[in-house]
Amino acid sequence: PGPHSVLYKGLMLPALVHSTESLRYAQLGFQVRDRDIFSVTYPKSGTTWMQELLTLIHSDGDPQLAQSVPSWERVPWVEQTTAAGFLENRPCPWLISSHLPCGLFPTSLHGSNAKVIYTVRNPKDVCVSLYYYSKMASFLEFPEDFGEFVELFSAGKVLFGSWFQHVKGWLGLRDRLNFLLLTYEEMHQDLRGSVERICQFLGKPLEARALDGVVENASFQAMKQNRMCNYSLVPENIMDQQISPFLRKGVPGDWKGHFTVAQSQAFDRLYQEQMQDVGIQFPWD
Ligand code: PPS
Repeated sequence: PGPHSVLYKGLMLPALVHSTESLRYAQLGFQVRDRDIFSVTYPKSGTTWMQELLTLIHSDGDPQLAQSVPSWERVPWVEQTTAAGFLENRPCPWLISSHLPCGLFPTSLHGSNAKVIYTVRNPKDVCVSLYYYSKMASFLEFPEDFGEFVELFSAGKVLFGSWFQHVKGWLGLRDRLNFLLLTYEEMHQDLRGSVERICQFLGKPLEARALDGVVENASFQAMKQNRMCNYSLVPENIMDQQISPFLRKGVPGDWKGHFTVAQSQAFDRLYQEQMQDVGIQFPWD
């Protein structure tokens, strides 16, 4: 691994917030509780959005908490170096994020009653979003050429490994876990309906006014202005938002302005090959 990366069981991760110890703690030390609520995502698939939604649902649509505590403290990542500090004495129920593929996830999930919300996004848009993120984040490797980046992404040579392995791994567990599958695209198309689905899954129905509060405060515009989730608290030498804002475009389909026809066709072939047995119809299929 390069100076910015840590290699753990075949996975290459930014050393800024990950270490061998933090990954080992996540997988083997961390004790999942029945009332834990996990938001699991491959990077750039709606992580920050789900952190905001879960916080707002938890606070009945009141933005006070979302506007006063950074997203990464409200819904911390179990695999990061700060995890134990945030999670050891957590109240219950608690909200936890993770980018981990299922094989490296806390093993105590199995046999627990914890809830898992898995959010998946069109991989071509994930690839574009990750390209700009790699450009603005000083801790990520970055080839200028987008075509080269598509190849790295297709081969799983990016942080958290292959999108295909991540998605197939988690979807393969969906019948064995307390599991809700959401897509970034359906959240974009019908945020209110998606929030209702999340509330139903969590067994936390909200009144119309509270629902309004969640939807208003989790809009792209509202989140862009919230310093507690727009990553403006991170120093510019780590994330340079002049190069590309963290909340960049926030729409499905941006890949169309980035992939060439040939790149898109090659990716579609790989996608067919990898996903043919998954048996789920996605909005982008
Ligand atoms: S990370 O680094 O893995 O935590 O990134 P993640 O939050 O998963 O993904 C960032 C992308 O999600 C978009 N985003 C949103 N889109 C629509 N509405 C809302 N509210 C929203 N919040 C975050 C964000 O803009 C990134 O996508 P791109 O395509 O780069 O704009």
